Amino acid sequence: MSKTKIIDHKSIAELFADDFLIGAAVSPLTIQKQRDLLTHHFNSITAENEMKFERVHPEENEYTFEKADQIVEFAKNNNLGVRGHTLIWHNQTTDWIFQNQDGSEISRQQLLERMQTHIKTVMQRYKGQIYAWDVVNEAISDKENEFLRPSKWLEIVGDDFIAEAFRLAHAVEPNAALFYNDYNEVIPEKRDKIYHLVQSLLNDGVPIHGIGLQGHWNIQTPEIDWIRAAIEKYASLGLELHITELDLSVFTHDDKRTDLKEPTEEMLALQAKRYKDIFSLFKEYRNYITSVTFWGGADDYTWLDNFPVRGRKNWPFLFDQYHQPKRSYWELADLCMQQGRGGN
Ligand code: HAH
Repeated sequence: MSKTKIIDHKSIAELFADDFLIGAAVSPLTIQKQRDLLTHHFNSITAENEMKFERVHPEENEYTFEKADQIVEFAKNNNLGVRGHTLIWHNQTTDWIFQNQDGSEISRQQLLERMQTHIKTVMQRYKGQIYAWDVVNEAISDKENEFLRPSKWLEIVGDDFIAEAFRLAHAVEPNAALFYNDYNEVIPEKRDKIYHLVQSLLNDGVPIHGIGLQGHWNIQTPEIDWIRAAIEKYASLGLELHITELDLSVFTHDDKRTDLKEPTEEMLALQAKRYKDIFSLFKEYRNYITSVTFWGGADDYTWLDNFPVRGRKNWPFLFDQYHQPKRSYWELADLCMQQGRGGN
């Protein structure tokens, strides 16, 4: 099949313009390599890595904002919204923040002060330019009979590190929409824990405005009914919902093959059907879901290459490695046209 120009295809952001924002995770490299695709098809971006703690704050007195700045600048020049990811997380966070010079553990009070300095410096730098922040990422445990994930934050500050992070973020930018973000978010046990956490934050008057459903799913699971039940449950808290890191791996949980050079026809067909079912569900809940972000732009780059199976490429998006629309894209275009949208 011959290559078509990106602008020949209806923008997915335009297709869903009445429903929610459509975003992509980006890096300093992809804002160059995927420039035309990103500016045509998306109206929101997230820095995949460049706003994470280890990237912007590698040492106590050193902030490295150059790459994050490039991404925010790209958004500004192209009229794209920015989601901020992420302020407080157990992962990709440099150990200095938890330690004294001699390597010993700092006190709760000291860590709260460092937390405040970090949140303040990062949020103030991009004040007014970020429409929503993932304030806390992945604080809930995946284990049965364990509520919060063991982490340095939990160990040193205690249970209220989450509430503290939200209060500090709100004090810096009272108008920013503040989100709790997590994965395995539609698995009933974890869903109920996330619900419980957010409900208790709300009961305590903590300023939290939304729940981020990461959406790292595959061509078979989780089933649509689980996604629906999770959306219903979270929406019942009266908060905004964002789908923050959507991708549909072409590999089911038990498929560990590493020999595929390209996705099979069957994978692409299943993926297309899943995208259609998932977005048709999202459209049903458009009053709650205000933003849907893919964790990348096209199949030339995804964090799922080599993860969790080494030596294996993945093809999780709507556009292939040459930025051409896949069957998944056409299913979504169809879905929106059927419902009477889709003018250029
Ligand atoms: C997400 N974690 C993170 O929020 C994001 O920052 C990162 O770029 C990719 C995925 C999901 C996750 C993980 O990192 C490890 C195991 C399971 C899920």
